[in-house]
Amino acid sequence: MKRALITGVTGQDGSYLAELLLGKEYEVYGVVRRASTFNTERLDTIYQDPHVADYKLRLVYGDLDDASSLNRVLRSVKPDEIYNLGAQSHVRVSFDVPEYTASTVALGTLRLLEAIRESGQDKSVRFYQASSSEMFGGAAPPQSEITPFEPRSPYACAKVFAHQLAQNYREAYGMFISCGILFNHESPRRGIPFVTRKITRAAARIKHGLDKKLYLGNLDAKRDWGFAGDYVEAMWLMLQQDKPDDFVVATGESHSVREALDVAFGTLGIDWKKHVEIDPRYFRPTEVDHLHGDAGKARRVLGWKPKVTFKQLIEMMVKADEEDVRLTLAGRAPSA
Ligand code: NDP
Ligand code: GDR
Repeated sequence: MKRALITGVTGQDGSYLAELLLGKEYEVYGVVRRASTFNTERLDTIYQDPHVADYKLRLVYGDLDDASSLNRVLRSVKPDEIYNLGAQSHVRVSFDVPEYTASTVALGTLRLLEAIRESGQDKSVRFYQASSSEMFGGAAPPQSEITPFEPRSPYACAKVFAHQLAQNYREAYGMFISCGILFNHESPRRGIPFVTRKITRAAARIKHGLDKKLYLGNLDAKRDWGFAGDYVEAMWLMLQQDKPDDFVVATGESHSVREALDVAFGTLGIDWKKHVEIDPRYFRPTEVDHLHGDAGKARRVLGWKPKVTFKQLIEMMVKADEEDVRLTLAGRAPSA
């Protein structure tokens, strides 16, 4: 039985990846941070009682900002595969907390890689680094593995550091490290402050009378949006190859925020123009205008391709948000 360690297990991708790996009979260790409120809601469907003898989802305390905790986790878990998904992942927020973002995203990756080396597991562990299409920033589309990086936020700069550090450790120490340069991927578990979920949630709440307005920033930005459930499959495939490498993961289609509004509100028969207002607080000091990925290498080498289309994705999210509204109206807490 293989053993995987996931940082960021409580996040959108972490929860889908944990499900995927449990389905493949892995023993999954997830790194969680102590919080004053429960932050494991996304794991509810796969949570296992630790008192059951053969439970396979184990949560361990640790923090990418705390090297000693990472050293301890590495020594005690001794994983076969590590998926480094933990991050302060909100681009706009990274302008407000740049130092913290860099510490978690850039130095957090360094701390984790050093913990692997210090525990003597550098030759046995396979490591996945969650790199991002934000690293391309201002580069003209379509973007692929050979497109130069032009990062346009503290988050993107930190991801470039982590990505290039991962490449350096692969070369310098012969470690099995693969980087997935993933374009935006969403799901009903997407955090509420990200634009697709903000839109689908607002559409459902407006439809059922819980809200009247939706405040947004730049409606002209274009993104290559895919489904998170499809993308975690690519992460796993990268670590099953004979040699480590870097891969762009994307749908190859891009759509504007306006189009996401059209589909989400259109699904519910509402005219979004009557409800959406622009609030400059959601503008970014430097914006990434157009991301559109070329995932030809992932298709050729990994045999990976996305299954869910943009329209299916937004409709899936609207449906889940309508279900949350029904629970709210029935006086029960909505899902994460
Ligand atoms: P989320 O924001 O949903 O989840 C982030 C996770 O990181 C959470 O589990 C969070 O824990 C954890 N985390 C935050 N800070 C720390 C820390 N200091 N130590 C340990 N864990 C921490 O992100 P996603 O699931 O969407 O993304 C996963 C990864 O992929 C991230 O690295 C992101 O930057 C990257 N990425 C995401 C893309 C996307 O479109 N979703 C595209 C490309 C890259 P907690 O719950 O306690 O806050
Ligand atoms: P992004 O995703 O910055 O691409 O990062 P986000 O959904 O936050 O923004 C996408 C685009 O929508 C525009 N936008 C708004 N965004 C938010 N969040 N809120 C708004 O009100 C709003 N109005 C317009 C933004 O300006 C932007 O152009 C995500 C994260 O998951 C990163 O961690 C990941 O690395 C990248 O995707 C790939």
